[in-house]
Amino acid sequence: MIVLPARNEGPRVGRVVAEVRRILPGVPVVVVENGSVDDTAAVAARAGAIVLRSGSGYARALRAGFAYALQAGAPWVVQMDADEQHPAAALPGLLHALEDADLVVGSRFLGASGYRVPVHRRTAIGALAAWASLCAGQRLFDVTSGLRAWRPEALAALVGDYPEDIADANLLVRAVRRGLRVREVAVPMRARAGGRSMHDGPGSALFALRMAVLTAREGVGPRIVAPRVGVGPV
Ligand SMILES: Nc1nc2c(ncn2[C@@H]2O[C@H](COP(=O)(O)OP(=O)(O)O)[C@@H](O)[C@H]2O)c(=O)[nH]1
Ligand SMILES: [Mg+2]
Repeated sequence: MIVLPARNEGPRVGRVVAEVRRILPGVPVVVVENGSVDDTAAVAARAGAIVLRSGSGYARALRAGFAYALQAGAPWVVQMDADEQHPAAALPGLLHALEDADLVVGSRFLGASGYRVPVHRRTAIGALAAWASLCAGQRLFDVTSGLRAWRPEALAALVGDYPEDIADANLLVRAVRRGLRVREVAVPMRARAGGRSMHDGPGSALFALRMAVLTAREGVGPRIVAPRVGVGPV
């Protein structure tokens, strides 16, 4: 199942849903909307998505989508942006990588993804990745990527106490520390196709600081070297 959190993505979400349905016919696409002042929900529904409403914010939207997918018994769950940043063509590769992982992250910073970010943002993301790697005890490259493929068992293991407000580098560190096999694969990504990023504006420095603290918290305590949660093909 594909989960697309979306706020004010009316001009983009229809194309994203259509592209995913073309690449993976028959796979349910769930758009989780809240806080939009445009026609995001209506456009998504017209494109063939199941539309859910959630409490406010990105992390709550994800939680609601994950809970829905787990209840529906989805064999795998992919979260991706509804802003055309993440190419649906990358989905088969992510799912293939999930065959020997519990969580696969689509990475902008592995290989030649062609992704361009302003230097200050690149520096902040790089510093956060280095910090998260230290906290996790595993080298992580793209800790803020919103493109992630999950085994349902891995989601179920984390979703009960899934962070309420932000779910970013901190969640990756939690996954590693709990013994989940976290892999990254290079994915070519674009800039969002329009609209505004939730990380634009003066709040982003505060966000990065807060994320660094939350990530450090996940790194405290013993690391569980547990057996993997999933068995067999996805
Ligand atoms: N439902 C919901 N979706 C959100 C919210 N904030 C961001 N999103 C969506 O989450 C995805 C990631 O947000 P985005 O602004 O692209 O973050 P960035 O890729 O890190 O710049 C996009 O599809 C957004 O529309 C929110 O408050 N509620
Ligand atoms: Mg985005």
